[in-house]
Amino acid sequence: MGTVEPQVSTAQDAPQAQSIDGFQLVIDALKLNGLDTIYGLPGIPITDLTRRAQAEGMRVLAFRHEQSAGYAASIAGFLTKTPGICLTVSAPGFLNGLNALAHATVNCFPMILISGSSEREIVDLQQGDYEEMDQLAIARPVAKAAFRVLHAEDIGVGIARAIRAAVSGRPGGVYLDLPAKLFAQTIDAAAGRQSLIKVVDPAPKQIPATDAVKRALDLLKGAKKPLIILGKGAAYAQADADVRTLVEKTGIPYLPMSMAKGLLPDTHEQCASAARSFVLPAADVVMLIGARLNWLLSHGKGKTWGGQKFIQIDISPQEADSNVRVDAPLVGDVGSCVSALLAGINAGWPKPPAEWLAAVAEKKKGNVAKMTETLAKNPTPMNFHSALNVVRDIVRDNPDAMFVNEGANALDFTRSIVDMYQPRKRIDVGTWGIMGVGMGYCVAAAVTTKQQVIAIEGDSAFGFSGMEVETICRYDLPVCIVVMNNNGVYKGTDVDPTGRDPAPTVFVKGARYDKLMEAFGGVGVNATTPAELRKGMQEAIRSRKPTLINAVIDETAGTESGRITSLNPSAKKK
Ligand code: ADP
Ligand code: TPW
Ligand code: MG
Repeated sequence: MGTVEPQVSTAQDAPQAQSIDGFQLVIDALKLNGLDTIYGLPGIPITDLTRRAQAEGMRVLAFRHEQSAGYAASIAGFLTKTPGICLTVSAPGFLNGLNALAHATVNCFPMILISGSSEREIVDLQQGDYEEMDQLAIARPVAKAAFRVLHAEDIGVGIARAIRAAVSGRPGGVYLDLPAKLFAQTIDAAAGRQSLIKVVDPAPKQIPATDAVKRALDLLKGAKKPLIILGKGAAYAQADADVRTLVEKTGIPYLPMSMAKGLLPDTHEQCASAARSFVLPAADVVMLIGARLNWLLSHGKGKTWGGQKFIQIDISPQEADSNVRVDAPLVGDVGSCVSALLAGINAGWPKPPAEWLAAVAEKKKGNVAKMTETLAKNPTPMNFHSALNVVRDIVRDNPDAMFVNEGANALDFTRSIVDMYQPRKRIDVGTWGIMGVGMGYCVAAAVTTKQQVIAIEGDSAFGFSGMEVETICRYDLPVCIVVMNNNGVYKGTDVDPTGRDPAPTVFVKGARYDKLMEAFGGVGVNATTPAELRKGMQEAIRSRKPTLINAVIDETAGTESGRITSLNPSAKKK
């Protein structure tokens, strides 16, 4: 690709310019819609797009691998309710970004993957173009929608459609295919500007039907042992005050799903997290708010559950009955549904029966006491609990901090031990339990919120995106990564029975991940005790310097697959 002079048609001198090119139209269309950040990785044919976008004041964050850029864009979408933009080159770059596109769709995060592509005529005749691939066809099955723009005058429409598809209804990942030829196409500048669309009301409110609201209220009112489950759809909706009012006005115990933690503080007296395995089978009516009855909730059936009735608030009209009967589906956005429910909950609304609340409180008390005892221990070597006891204090003292979490034991123990206090602070492996989101999430969390970021990473999990510590150092982001180093996947103790190789689950023993951070000018800390970990985290937060703490964890402490051992076919056989 020849270099395109950035001055040719910038916004400032556009009035005199006779023509406008595809590069400029893409940038102008994004900016017109308030999309001012690109997560990507340059190369043919989008290098100049990254340069010119930066020259025009957009934030262009360049990663070391497109997968991390994609995960960053996906979580930026979750955090901001506007589509996160990931920009990649053709075939291999596109494929590297595709995992994140699928992740966005599966998790209902709005994201747009924009990839440059090769010449249509050559791709379609399979004549072997540079990085030839029919990207549109490959993206379609994992995207909520996929579009290609062939003509400069259609760029405005293409971007408008991508935005609407990403954020309206159930959000998801959208693919936008931009062939190399498009970028250098020029059209009349005035006509070009005229062709751009500022999307009006991209995610329209979806008001629930009155009879559906009444049905839900009737069911809820008659419940003897009601329970509310808050999912990441509720967190996404940003209807925080109304959700809290609903929970508090009804007095119903609630369970937050992982990324809904903090929607109400985990220390709230109605929070039933510490009594999860008691309330799920015992409740008689369960109201799901932006949470699906997928594997994370044992599909709403089996011994985890008690054959109860369900109320389900969801923006997707197809979600109800996906696993079990939903007696009162409430289709609409969480904000509209919750406020409609609140309108029907007057002063005379009955609180749940005292026996139910007492039973939940009793279970909680017992489990909290057990956990407090475990956390108070200080074993050598440090284990997950003694390390997480420190993390728990640090998060309590820094409730504004963003919190990234991935791993198996490093995920499951953290989720249950570390309380969250504010909405949308905890971002993690999501619906697929995917490894590799960590560093991309850290970058997006720091960039979109400007807050301190704390990442608790399994040593295996960290490895999937570890090279992005350079990205974190390059942009000097306030990220404190704690690698829970137990020498492997789940544990560091497996051996190859033949004695030839290391076992598939183990890594180099005593690895020093902190030195990776030092290689790029960040701060590295090796912590073998809770006191060292505490000091390292406090210093990272004080300085806001990129920091990686290698937390040395007892390699025998974890369990296979963390809390989901039962999903493991070989473990079942044992
Ligand atoms: P979790 O993993 O926390 O249980 P899921 O990702 O399974 O959450 O479910 C989120 C649900 O929230 C999805 O079914 C999605 O359609 C829904 N959702 C997303 N955004 C909204 C919104 N603004 N209003 C209502 N429902 C929403
Ligand atoms: C993209 C399978 C689930 S959890 C995990 C793997 C490889 C790593 C667990 O080890 P870690 O945590 O992070 O050291 P800990 O504390 O238990 O030792 N590839 C992808 N996603 C998933 N989920 C896997 C593989 C997996
Ligand atoms: Mg590990």
